Amino acid sequence: MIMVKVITYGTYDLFHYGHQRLLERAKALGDYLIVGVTSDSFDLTRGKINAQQSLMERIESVRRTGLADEIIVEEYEGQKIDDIRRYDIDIFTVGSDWRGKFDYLSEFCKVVYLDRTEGISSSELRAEKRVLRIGLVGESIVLNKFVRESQYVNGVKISGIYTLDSSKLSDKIKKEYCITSDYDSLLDLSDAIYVVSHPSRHYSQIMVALNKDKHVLCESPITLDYQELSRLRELAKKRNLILMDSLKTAYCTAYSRLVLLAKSGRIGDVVSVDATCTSLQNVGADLSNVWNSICAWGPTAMLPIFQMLGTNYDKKQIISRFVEPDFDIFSKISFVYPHAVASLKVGKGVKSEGELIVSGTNGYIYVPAPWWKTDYFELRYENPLDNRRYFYQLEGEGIRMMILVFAKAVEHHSSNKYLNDDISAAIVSVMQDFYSANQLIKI
Ligand code: C2G
Repeated sequence: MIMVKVITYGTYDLFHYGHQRLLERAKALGDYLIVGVTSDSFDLTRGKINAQQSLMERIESVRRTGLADEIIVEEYEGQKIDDIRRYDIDIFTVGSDWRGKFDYLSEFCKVVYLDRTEGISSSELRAEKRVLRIGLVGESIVLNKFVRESQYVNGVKISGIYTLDSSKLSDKIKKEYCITSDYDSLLDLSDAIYVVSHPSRHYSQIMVALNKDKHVLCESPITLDYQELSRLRELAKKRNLILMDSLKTAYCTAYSRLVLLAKSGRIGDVVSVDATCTSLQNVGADLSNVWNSICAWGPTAMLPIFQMLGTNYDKKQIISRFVEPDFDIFSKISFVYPHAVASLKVGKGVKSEGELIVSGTNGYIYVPAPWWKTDYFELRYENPLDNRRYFYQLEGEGIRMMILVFAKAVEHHSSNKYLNDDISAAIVSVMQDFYSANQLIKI
């Protein structure tokens, strides 16, 4: 007797009756059923960022049905063809919501679309969970991106925007969301806030929010003074609230992979980290809401330095060119560590090549501009034949992933594994030195 082999794929988040029925009918199509469960990273690249359960939990749900003879993980685009060949599949099947989408596989095996079960879906089950209402605070153009990216994250809703100047908000956002100049009323509508106001206002705004039991996601630097940061951290801890840095680069897949590769010794010992971030902006007459170079770019440029070399440097020097007492159009910082050095260049009024180079005793990592939102980097060696290129899909500049991590941190009271408090504090210490003109040279 010839054995008929069937394969089907899915995320199987919050396993439900619709999934069960699909697997039963898939199994009945043949003698041997292989179920492909999509990995988290593959789901991210196909725009599904909202799975509530981990890959292992989702695999376990499929296993418990007893219907699968074999379970595999779907990890990349194009894997279906590889699987059909590798496992010698006779029938590929999937729910009717995909009708037509997999006809191209009929070249390799029979394609069967099974009727989808009406009235139940993972999305509805997820929506039944509590929604996190995030209020936005600030005047920045970044708010538009935040609103857009939040729409991809399940379980998150924007409750409104508190702003002193709405001129940077898109017309669509002005129409769809409640814009207010009354901070308390925004807090009353929110479970959490995202702060992207001018850094000089962060401390008081966060203090008020924490005292009203609101979680906080704040664009780095959280404060400009180390003592103020400590006070906010203490208060958040006492009230069991999340206070998290918003630094989108920390949440980019390619960026976190390159940090791991550097730390795992792939280029030998790291001896130098050099990061440049600039964005030439017409720095107008009213600078009250404009972020200077060190605030706008400093935290991002410091991130790879502190993540790869640690926060215990021996010495540093800040050199800045000013247009107004606190407004640097360009800053360069050098850090000296016991066995390594680092440098960063940041500018709002100066343009340069926005690259990141990590030099090691065996080779170097090169990240082309703009490295802070990259999907690509290279490991380069003396012998070019040894060079390696790495590519990772980037969704929403890291903002989408950051919102997801924040929402999960609020739900599970978990610590931030992408950017720890030490780094957040080291960033604020540099800000404090800048503002108190400590180790600062003005040019
Ligand atoms: N399904 C169903 N009835 C429902 C819900 C889902 O028949 N009410 C089916 C889907 O059509 C799919 C399977 O159950 O065949 C798994 O559903 P999901 O977990 O939503 O996965 P999906 O994103 O559809 O994955 O590339 C194809 C994908 O891997 C299929």
